[in-house]
Amino acid sequence: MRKVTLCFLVDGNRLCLAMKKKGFGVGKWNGVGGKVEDKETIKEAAIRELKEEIGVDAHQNHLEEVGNIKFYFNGKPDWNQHMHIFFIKNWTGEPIETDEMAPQWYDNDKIPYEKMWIDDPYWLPQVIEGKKIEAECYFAKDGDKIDKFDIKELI
Ligand code: 8OG
Repeated sequence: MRKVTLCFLVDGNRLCLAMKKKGFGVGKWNGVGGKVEDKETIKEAAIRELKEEIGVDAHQNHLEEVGNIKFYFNGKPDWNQHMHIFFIKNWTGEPIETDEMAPQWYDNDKIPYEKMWIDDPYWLPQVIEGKKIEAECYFAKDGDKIDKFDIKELI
């Protein structure tokens, strides 16, 4: 299964979201991340994507894995992917707009779920509350509806 990362900068009660300007998820607010390449670890990929997509430097030791979700696309098994989600509170530099993404800070109680991936309301509120989660998300055939979302809290 394809592995992808998703990383949120955290500043007190605010999260840094970024508008995806091209590719998978274009036009949505999201954390920052992408595909894990063959030669790298998941954390190396998360750090690389932070630099490429919003220009910030960060160290792997500061990545806190807050969850992971397996996505299954009905009828399109080659789209299936395993997403590893990180929060990070220490980095260097200000988030900047790149060709890929345009970052913006959002208060935790003003997250724009209606302009995000449809699964995000199922898990991001829990993660913001400080929980660690593991989930499986089953998309309907067209990918814009969820058939089933199983989530458990990790201790
Ligand atoms: O490299 P690529 O553009 O494919 O990366 C896709 C990014 O989008 C990557 O950070 C993972 C993230 N992503 C998905 N699916 C979902 C989803 O359902 N919810 C959220 N929040 N992010 C997702 O690929």
